[in-house]
Amino acid sequence: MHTNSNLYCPENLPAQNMKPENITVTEFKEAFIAKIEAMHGKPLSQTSDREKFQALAALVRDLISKNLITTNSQRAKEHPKQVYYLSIEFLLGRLLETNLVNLGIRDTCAKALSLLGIELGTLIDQEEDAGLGNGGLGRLAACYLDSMAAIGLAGHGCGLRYRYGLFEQRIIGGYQHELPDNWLKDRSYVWEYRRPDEKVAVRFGGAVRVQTNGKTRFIHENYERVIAVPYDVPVAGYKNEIVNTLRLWSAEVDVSHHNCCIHGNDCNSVIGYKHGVESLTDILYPNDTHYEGKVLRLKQQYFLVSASLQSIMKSFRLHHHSLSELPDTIAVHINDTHPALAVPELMRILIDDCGLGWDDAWDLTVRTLSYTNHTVLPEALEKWPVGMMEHLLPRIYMIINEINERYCRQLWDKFPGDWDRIRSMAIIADNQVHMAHLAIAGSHSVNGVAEIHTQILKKSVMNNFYTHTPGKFTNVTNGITHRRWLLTANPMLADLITETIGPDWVEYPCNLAQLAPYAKDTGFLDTLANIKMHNKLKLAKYIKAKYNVVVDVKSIFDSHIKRIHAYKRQTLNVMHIMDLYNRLRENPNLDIVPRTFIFGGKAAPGYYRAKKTIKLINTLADKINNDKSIKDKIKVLFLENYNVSHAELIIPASDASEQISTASREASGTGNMKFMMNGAVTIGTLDGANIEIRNAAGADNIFVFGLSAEEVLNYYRYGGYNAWDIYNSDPRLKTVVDQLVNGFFPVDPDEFRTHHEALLRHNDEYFLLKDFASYVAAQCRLAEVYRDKYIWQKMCLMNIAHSGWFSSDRTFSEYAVDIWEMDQPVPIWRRCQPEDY
Ligand code: T68
Repeated sequence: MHTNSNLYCPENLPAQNMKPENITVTEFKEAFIAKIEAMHGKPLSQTSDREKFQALAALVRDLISKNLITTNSQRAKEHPKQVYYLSIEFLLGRLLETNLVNLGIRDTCAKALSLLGIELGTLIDQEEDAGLGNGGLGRLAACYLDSMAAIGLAGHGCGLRYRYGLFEQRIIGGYQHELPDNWLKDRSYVWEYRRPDEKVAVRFGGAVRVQTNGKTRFIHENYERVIAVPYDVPVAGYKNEIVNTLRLWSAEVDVSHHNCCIHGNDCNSVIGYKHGVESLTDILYPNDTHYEGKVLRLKQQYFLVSASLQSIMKSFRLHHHSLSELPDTIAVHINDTHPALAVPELMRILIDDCGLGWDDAWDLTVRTLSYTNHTVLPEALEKWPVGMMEHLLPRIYMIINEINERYCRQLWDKFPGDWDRIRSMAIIADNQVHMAHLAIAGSHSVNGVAEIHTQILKKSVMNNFYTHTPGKFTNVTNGITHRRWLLTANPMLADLITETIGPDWVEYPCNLAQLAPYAKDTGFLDTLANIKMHNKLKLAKYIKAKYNVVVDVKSIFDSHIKRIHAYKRQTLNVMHIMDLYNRLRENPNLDIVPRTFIFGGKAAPGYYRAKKTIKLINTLADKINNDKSIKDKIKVLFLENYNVSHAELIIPASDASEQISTASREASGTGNMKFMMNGAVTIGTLDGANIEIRNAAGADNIFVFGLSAEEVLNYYRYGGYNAWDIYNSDPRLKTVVDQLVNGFFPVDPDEFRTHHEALLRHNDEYFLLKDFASYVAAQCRLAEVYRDKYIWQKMCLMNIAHSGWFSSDRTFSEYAVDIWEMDQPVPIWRRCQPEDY
């Protein structure tokens, strides 16, 4: 059953017109007690922490509701251009603290609770992470929601309300086990509003009859109807009273179909239908950067796109008379190819439902849609079998076919006889629908997510498309919300910044650059070091409590937290640790700076090698952490179930940030930006946004190593790399590689055979051997610099000072102005020019 906490509105809530930030501590305290009593029917003293959290969240939601109503009525009058960000994932994490901060009542709330003997942190920890995403792509979408609201832009997310989010990871015997993420165990999500009145129907299967008497009509028959019910999560802007919406769709049975059983029809097929519908939004696919051609996934994609566009168009037609206004009043963004069916679905609505001709519909579609690419990995590029698409979405497939024919004809006119080129760009080729090609053809803008990534798209992966329509291609380097990742996650650092340069940096993150002159102020650097120590102690306490491992807070906290993937090269990090360990075993008195190597990340359940990497890290951790001979100089930890909340704990406590992907493979990375903003120093390759981080912080304030992207791409293109040569020429490296399979680890000798074979038999596709020596050298440089407290702290400071450019407010302003052409007055964040950072 769905419970609506709004039913329990306490009488003594702050007055209707009272702004949340004006609420006094006493008023807040009383409103909280009233909410507890109304919601749970018992006094505060008898409620659990969970119940207290629910009441507090409901109270905060009440305050947000008022702003939501005002924002919506304001917009109904002014009709600003609306942007809809379509994404199959939104990795929100927890919302209570974010909402308190954004409403400007965090301190009031903390004080009010402390008067009642309650610690705010305890209640914050009661909230489940909303893990409706795999990693970077989903978290980016969540950061953008925060920035859109903070900037005051009328921008909304459209996604799916998965019953189960990304699996919960348990480590048992060193191996990853996956448990369902039952984040909705209370049946409802405290932040959401279920809106059954705004449901729409989505159609699957059936057949299309073409009626040609008079005007051609396409009649879709014998389809299966699935009801899409929206759940709206309000997204509060930072102290600006603006509230946007994240609309998450949930699949429900069509009662008229369901009732057939009662009326004596085929019950088995009805049960099958019910089961099929219920499973549609049940699970989030746990794959990142990997394509899996499953029919359920295609159904999810169409369900998201169709429900979102139908509801967008419904609201558009309510407020606007002429369809020609569509691109001026609405922008729809396709986040990676997962929502690329937005192209044919918008065409379908414009042609079949609104009666437009093909050319007009196509013109409006292209001008309304824009697309972001997030990867160049070939295994991630989505291609759906024609048969599957035709069977599941007959009308959509017809439209794609027509788009393809017209597109290929256009290419033929421009490049007559160039079959290879046309085949490489076709939307349908080799009996498959190429989703990236569909997204490019159907959008007016295509962007990569970091300079180098966009360059690679233009020069290689999408070169033919770039040659055809160069004007469509642009770069928007990713960003992160500094409100979550600095202001909220690292309050002591945020306070120091505010004391030093004033509070304006929260609104204008480029002001962080004003910290740079303090690089000469040793007192300031001492304070910075103390804050880091405080954060490290907090993490160390968590590690002790959870894993019973004592870590040395004076050691370098060196963190590698992200999805486990061969191209992200957690194994290269392991190989460096093994080498360091070998050196220590040879000479236990070796003078090294103590290190705590921290890993965290989930492997896709079907990704054999990544799962073995987790086992490898845990096996290494067991060996090292229990070896007394090395006198605790190094420790290795794999932190279970890495998620947004864990990142908020680990990042502010880290000294070194591992960003060591094979150059050219990581489109951008966003973890790298979060570490930088919290004063961790990057050790990384010149890949993705690392390059822009180096440019911003200065080459002296980052440890760079390894092959360049161009070198890697040349090896991929022309060959010329022999892993055996490197293996045979570096004895230390050879030892490490051999140790994977020679009994060094107390496991089955074949346990890490996959890793060994990947390095040698399969010629080291990700260049771990090739980059090993320069990685080890960079690690040595890092450790040496760390010995000098002030040089190190200066590096940390320069990273913080130049991180403002990586705020998603900047990123978003680029999307808003350059891609969506938003008509609202250009806000002040545009004042942040590159030279300000
Ligand atoms: C990431 N992609 C990029 N994909 O790897 C990362 N894929 O470099 C970039 O910073 C980030 O996107 C944001 O731009 C992903 O995270 C996925 O998670 C994903 C999910 C489903 C299917 C394919």
